[in-house]
Amino acid sequence: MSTNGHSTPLPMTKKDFSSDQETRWCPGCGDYAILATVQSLMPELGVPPERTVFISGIGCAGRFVYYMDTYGMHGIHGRAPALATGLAVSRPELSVWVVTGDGDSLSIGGNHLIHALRRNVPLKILLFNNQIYGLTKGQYSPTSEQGKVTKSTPFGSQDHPFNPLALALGAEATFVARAVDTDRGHVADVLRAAAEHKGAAFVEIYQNCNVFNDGAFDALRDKEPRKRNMIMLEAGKPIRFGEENERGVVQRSDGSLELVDVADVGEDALVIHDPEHRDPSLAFALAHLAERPTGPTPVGVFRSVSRPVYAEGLHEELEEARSNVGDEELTELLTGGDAWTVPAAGA
Ligand SMILES: Cc1ncc(C[n+]2csc(CCOP(=O)(O)OP(=O)(O)O)c2C)c(N)n1
Ligand code: SF4
Repeated sequence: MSTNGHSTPLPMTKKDFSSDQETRWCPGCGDYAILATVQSLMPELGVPPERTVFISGIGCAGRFVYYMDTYGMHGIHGRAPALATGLAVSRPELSVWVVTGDGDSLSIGGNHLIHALRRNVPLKILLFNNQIYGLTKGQYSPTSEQGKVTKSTPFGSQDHPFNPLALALGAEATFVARAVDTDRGHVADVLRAAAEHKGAAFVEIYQNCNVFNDGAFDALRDKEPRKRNMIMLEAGKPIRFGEENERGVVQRSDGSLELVDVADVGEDALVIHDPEHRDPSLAFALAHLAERPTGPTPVGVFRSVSRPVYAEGLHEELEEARSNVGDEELTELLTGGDAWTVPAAGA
């Protein structure tokens, strides 16, 4: 047995990442499958529990951190990306993950999410999208479909919903992906790719809330409809789907995407998936291919590009500023009057 410099003995197992807390989600909730996948994947990533942190906001999804035997913090509603940003910046040696729900991240926390993404903070952000508020018992959420009848919208909601992937791409996120809770192998593949990504990785996971929005993703979870509806994105491959792989995606001259029979257009006419393309417009079009998960819906990695990671140079900048000013002057600044002037470097 080796400890390889960590206090968790190697090889690590799922047990090393599983806490002794009793899980308190409703029986049948999609959160269980995601938890089991993450706990199984963690040892493979090679980062020990004592260097891993899960941070969540409020909601059923927020309970996730209790069940991981890592460091963790259950913060206030919608603020997980802000807390996680502070931690990731001040302790770059940690692997920092955020777990959030569609209400938590896209309603009260929308602002924090987009800024973490555009800054490219080194975080892995998992958005469990059940298209409803679970914890507060079934009000509509920012991803609920227009016309959704819930306890808070008895005559149907009027709101146009957010498309989480399009939102992330709009914030110029460098890694954007989608998976479905029950497809554990695929969720693990996508999360592995997210973990390897340098910078902010955003993963939407369709998660069934079997109490307040049961069946929202059946078209992608059940074996038969799934064959017709799920488009598995694979880098470098033509985008095809269907029971016999007979359908495909083509791009028209105006940039829009269209679903076609491969026999009509030939395989060469199909879009080749390229998540590393600098221009996010194709990924954006793919994010809009299915407005609801009831038509052909792409899953997998939509975008994965590299861009400088937030705050990589921050510590040097801070050290330089400190040595320019000196500890005494800094203390004086911080404990002094209400206003001061920050002189430019070398002035
Ligand atoms: C400041 C504040 N406002 C409102 C609430 C009530 N609240 C708790 S959880 C929640 C929504 C959770 O929905 P979602 O993020 O979709 O997570 P789920 O429970 O479905 O996993 C709301 C509105 C709160 N806890 N704090
Ligand atoms: S209310 Fe929905 S999301 Fe929350 S634990 Fe129950 S099934 Fe899961």
